[in-house]
Amino acid sequence: MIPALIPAPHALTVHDGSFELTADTAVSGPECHATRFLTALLRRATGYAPPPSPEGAIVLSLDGPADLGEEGYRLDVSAGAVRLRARTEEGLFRGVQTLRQLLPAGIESPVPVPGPWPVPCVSITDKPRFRWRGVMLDVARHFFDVAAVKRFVDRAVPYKFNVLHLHLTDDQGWRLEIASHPRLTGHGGTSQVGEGPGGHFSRADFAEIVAYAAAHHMTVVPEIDLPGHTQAAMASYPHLAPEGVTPELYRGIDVGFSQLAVHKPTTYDFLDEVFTEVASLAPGPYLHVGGDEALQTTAEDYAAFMTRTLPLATRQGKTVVAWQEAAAAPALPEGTHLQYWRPTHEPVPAPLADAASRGVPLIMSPANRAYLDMKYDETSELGLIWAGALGVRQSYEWDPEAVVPGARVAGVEAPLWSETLTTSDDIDHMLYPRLPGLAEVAWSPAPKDWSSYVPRLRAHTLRWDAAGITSYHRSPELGEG
Ligand code: TNX
Repeated sequence: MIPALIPAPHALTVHDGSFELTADTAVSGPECHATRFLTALLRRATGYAPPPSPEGAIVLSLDGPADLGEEGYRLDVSAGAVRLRARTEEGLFRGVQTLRQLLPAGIESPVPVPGPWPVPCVSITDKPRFRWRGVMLDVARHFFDVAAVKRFVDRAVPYKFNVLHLHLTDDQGWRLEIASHPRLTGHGGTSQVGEGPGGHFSRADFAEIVAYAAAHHMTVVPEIDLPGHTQAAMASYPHLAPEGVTPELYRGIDVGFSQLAVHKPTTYDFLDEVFTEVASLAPGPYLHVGGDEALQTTAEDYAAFMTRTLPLATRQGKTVVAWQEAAAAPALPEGTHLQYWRPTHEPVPAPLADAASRGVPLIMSPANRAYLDMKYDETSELGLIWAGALGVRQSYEWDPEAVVPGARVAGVEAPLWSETLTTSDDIDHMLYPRLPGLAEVAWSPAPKDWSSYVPRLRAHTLRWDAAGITSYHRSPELGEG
């Protein structure tokens, strides 16, 4: 029996027999997130609480072979011991997620459940295909609080995602407190799609999210979407609006109608102050400046805007990330990543093809493969369908390196836009069962084989059941038991 691992590891050998986790099975490892995470996970579901022992039967160590790279690991399970080795704490953390999936589904239970707790004997050598494996949550269209964001992280962790992109600002709301501009959230954070009260993250809230993500080896990429998608900012400060008059807060779901005052010098003072605070709140290397759907901005203005704005981000020591439209900027700072989002059946726009040919790294999020806000099919109650329905198989069976031939692909990201989503159960419904497939696209070696994937995915539904995830989509594509 081949264990149902998602994403599939680089190399897996299954041996006879199994290791049995018991009340005496101690874990030992370096003082790090991976060791703590594993210890807590085992204790939560099994109720066993053996004292930590330097010679535990489960041993994590940082002496993995050099070719494992930053996130790779080697996992050897024999009847007598579990040995997990990596080069880095991050590698150990990814390996812990594999060990987690080798245990019975009950290991996902939030309360102790009866064993037994066998782990099949295996030898696994694993490392990711792509370094950027992201999930994105839109907290602007509907606000999701700290607890909801943590739960979102929890959903991504077992599948080895390492980037948490937060879409923090849009027409419908500005969600991150900026001390120098309190009205951004004080006023611009009080709306959202529909009737709700909106909301925002205080600086302390955001720090809590960053720390939680870091404890799960995920990097937070904050997005301030510019120069379109900015109604909430303009509604808060009139000088940001081209006419100098504050517009109304916006509660609809249209896109492409707003634009900052791109000609006023004060706009760039504002952006400099915002970036300074965002950069200090999100310690990761990236700052996402949006750049999508600036439909009110002429090509000339857009180019000039990016020419002034991108250096404000790099001045903070950050690597710029922007949606694919920013390929039209005359000069992209060294290291800039562009995020591809248009459907794969559209021709690659010339400026993007050009940027790719110059080696600009791309993050692949084509809407007809990776947009988790798309409906599963016409009958889905939640979601949008502008890029077509997105079934489980369609989000799984694609090659990120085939979308823009010859491009340097940094990785894959699954965005979840929230025009139609209001609760964490709504989020779960859109994530599962598509998210694991995108994890496999991002982590596992190509090519993808649906027929070997679908039984593994089916097995994972038992894990979601055990975890108490009730709202995942019961897709007919997974077939019967
Ligand atoms: C396009 S993707 C958008 C978002 C919407 C999304 C809905 C992108 C860069 N812009 O503003 O929320 O479609 O699917």
